[in-house]
Amino acid sequence: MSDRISLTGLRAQGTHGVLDHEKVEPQDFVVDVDLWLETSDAVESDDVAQTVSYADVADEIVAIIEGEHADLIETLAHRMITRLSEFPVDGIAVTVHKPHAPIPHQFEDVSVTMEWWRTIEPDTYEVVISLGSNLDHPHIHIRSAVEEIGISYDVLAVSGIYATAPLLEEGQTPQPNYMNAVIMVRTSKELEHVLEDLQFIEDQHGRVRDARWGARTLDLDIIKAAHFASNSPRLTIPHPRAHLRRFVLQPLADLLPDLILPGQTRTVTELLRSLPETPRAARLPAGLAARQPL
Ligand code: A4P
Ligand code: MG
Repeated sequence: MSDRISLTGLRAQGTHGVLDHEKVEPQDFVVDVDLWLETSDAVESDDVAQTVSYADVADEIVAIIEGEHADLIETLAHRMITRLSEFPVDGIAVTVHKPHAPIPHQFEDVSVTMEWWRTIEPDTYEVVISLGSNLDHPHIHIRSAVEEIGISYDVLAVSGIYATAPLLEEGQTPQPNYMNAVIMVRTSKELEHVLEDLQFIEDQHGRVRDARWGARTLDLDIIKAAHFASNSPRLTIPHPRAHLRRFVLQPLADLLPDLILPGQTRTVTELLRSLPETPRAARLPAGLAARQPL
């Protein structure tokens, strides 16, 4: 909810106008101002420090009227909006009247009104996503998934693509090597939506979910998302196994070598060093791996 403070008919003299005599002979300027703001804290505390003091607003406006010359009342109104937007307000409307403007006809008033509204940036946060593929030209799946993610996310960085030996369950049928990468994006979407978007992209790539850790055309896992933590089977954040996996840590080290994953005490580089040498991960040559600077 936004409340409104109105100050009307504030009068002072200034030397504004296009004509020469207006630059030296002061004349009246009258200002009406509306400020939209949240006043609940001030109401609760009954403390003027928690709101905008109308006396301070009046001082600022009078200082502008009495201050530096402007040819136009539009300029004055703009100066007032600029100054008043430094107060904790959500919106401002300023009307500058010039009742004695040099108009050679009978008139009552001439004025300019300007409005301003604070734009509220939606909160954005960073999400780290791992990409994996070991079916049907894996590096093509990875590259196009990066592009598809980039359509609706602000891509901050993309790792190299690494050829990695498959990590399998004991006794699992052998699989082709994987290609793995990591992408870091910024978004204002809810994390649940991010998961839905990623699963949609997986489906577009013909992802079939049969056996656990089965071979796949595309796997997109959320590794970390700002400060979010979740334990549900549908979305476990941070990813509970990321810190144990070379195929995640190796590409992640391209982007965030000093990152300490939530719940860990060692950096990505240190975790990587502590893993057994196998399965190996080899960075693909840039030409094969990427058109972008992967
Ligand atoms: N889900 C829960 N948390 C998340 C999350 N943080 N990100 C849920 C994404 N999804 C999450 O996913 C199963 C369910 O997990 C989803 O419905 C989702 O809601 P899935 O992609 O169908 O299953 P999955 O990926 O096979 O399961 P899992 O256990 O996540 O597998 P991993 O850990 O991804 O391992 N070897 C190499 N070299 N490279 C690989 O990329 N990947 C795997 C799969 C095994 N070996 C590998 C690689
Ligand atoms: Mg997955």
